[in-house]
Amino acid sequence: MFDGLKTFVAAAALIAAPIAAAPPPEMQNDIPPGFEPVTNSDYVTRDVMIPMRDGVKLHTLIVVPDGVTADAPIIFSRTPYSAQKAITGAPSNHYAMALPTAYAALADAGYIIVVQDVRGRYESEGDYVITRPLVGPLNQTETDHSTDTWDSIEWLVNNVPETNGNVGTIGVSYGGFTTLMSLVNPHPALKAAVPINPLADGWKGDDWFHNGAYRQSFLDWVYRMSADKSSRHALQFDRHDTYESWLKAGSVGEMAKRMGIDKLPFYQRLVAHPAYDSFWQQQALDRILADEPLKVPTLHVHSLWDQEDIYGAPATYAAMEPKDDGNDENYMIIGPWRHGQGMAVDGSTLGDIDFDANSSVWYRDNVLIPFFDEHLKGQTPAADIAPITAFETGANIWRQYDSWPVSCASGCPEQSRPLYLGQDGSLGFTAPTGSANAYAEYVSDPARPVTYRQRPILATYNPQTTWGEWLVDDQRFAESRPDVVTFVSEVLTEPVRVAGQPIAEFFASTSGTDSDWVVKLIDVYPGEYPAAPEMGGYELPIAMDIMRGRYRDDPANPTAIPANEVVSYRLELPQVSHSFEKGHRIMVQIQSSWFPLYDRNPQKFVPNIFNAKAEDYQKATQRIYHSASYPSRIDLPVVAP
Ligand code: PG9
Repeated sequence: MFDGLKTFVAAAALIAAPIAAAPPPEMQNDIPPGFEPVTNSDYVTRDVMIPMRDGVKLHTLIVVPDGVTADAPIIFSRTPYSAQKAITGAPSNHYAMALPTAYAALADAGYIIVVQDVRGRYESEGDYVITRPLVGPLNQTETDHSTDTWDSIEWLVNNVPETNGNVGTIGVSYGGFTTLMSLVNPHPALKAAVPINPLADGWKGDDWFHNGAYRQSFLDWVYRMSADKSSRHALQFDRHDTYESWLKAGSVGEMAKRMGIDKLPFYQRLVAHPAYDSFWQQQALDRILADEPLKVPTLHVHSLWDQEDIYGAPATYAAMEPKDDGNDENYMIIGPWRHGQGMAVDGSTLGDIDFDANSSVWYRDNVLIPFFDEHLKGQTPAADIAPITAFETGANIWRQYDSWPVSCASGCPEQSRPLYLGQDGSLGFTAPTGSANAYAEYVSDPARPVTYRQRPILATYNPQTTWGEWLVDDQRFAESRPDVVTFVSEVLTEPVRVAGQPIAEFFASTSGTDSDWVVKLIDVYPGEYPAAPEMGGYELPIAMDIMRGRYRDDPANPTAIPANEVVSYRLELPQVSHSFEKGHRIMVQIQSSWFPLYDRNPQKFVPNIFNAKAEDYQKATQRIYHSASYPSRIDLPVVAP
């Protein structure tokens, strides 16, 4: 090209694309490229993707405290709630602040903390299946939580240079469930497990149902977990008081339709399996673990007032116990806690109840960390942890036992002592002698269901909710209702200690053809209580639960209740470790709804309560018998004082 032409073309280009003048210094990008943050952190966090056997990669965060250079064991947790959030405490360069309390305590004890997003959640690849069952009849893929844990441990022990090759699994609730899954075909490097408040059986007594009664409040959880992979969506109720929203909707099926939840696969599975069929039986972890060899020392952590998974820990402890020949591999600690409170900063109170000391710190210092130290660091002498460590509420002391339920072997004889319902609302250890027809009666009206706590009842995950405390709510609000029957003992002249499982054996009739029964065992404080005057007359629930009458004979095959006939029922209440103190009274309340935590029973037998129609809901007259021929009672696991 001629030089003149070149000059012309260059000049034309300049005119066509004017060069942007450099912005003045104060307007230049405030985010300089390649900026390296300076940290003077006392820990590092590595962010890795660990490949599984099917090629899916799971997002994993590895937190290594300063000073941990070799021979450190790994504490491994797997969560659907975001690994990043799980290790995020307060903003700080110091792990003591930056990690949540329990992880900080473990880091302080020299552990590497590893947290992973489960398959399909947050930053992990793959498909998310809620509480994915083990590979088998319910899971035709090649992976489950057992294989994902195995593959992850294999990678960790080969790729974390600071580790001594020993791994302990831990987690609360869903994380407790994944911890239990780590015990199925465990990796050889897995040397200890601490499942905390795990879901073990979603039909019998953990999150989804209790004895067949559906926990509709958990629809919000299903929505958050399956509307997208990072829980950006929450159910939007049209009322602050969700009692009204649920009542207005009618059945669960109607609510699900209104909210679009009926499109979510897990909801469809719930509706398809309202009874305890093989779907639930085959994934119940207490059943599964009962058939597994006990290879990994396990510390089960149970909360006495666990508002979500009150069944899982004692059930899995009991399932594994027969395999523990030396009584030195299967442990349980029972704390005075709500769901997960043992891992929280403060375990000194729950709602209005004061435990006189920080029970969560005590548990971490005296049980959790020594347990891991023994099994992951080989610390000698072995930790002095009793097979059972149980906080006795009421007396507010820790007790140690050799077994649970407490047996004669512990030198502390347990006696199942029947506590009988009696005439005129009485309650006592003497069997009733009255006529067959002695009963207490109430009318259960689905249009005015008994609430599980005082209104307003906020959505389960509303930031202002005190949902975690509802199991210790003062039950006077319920006692004053005409559709709740109450039986109360004389004032106790000496303490009554209970440790184990109370069982309600009762006789009842209904004018309907289906019914729910809620039984509550309550500690009534003295009318005047100088130690805490505001607690005078408080009705503290010690154990409460619900059963759906249609499953009374066979949980897998519901049948109608014969109307107006006396029928016997058995309801296994949650575990207790309590002392009804001198001066207190024992109370039992019975009612037929617990709304809106549980859906309403229409009180007419319908094929599937999820889809009950408005016209199916009917009033019913309920009678609870307390006669010589129908001696309704609670079998209390009484232990010697
Ligand atoms: N209770 C919750 C949960 C566990 C398992 C399944 C569904 C819900 C939890 O706190 O993780």
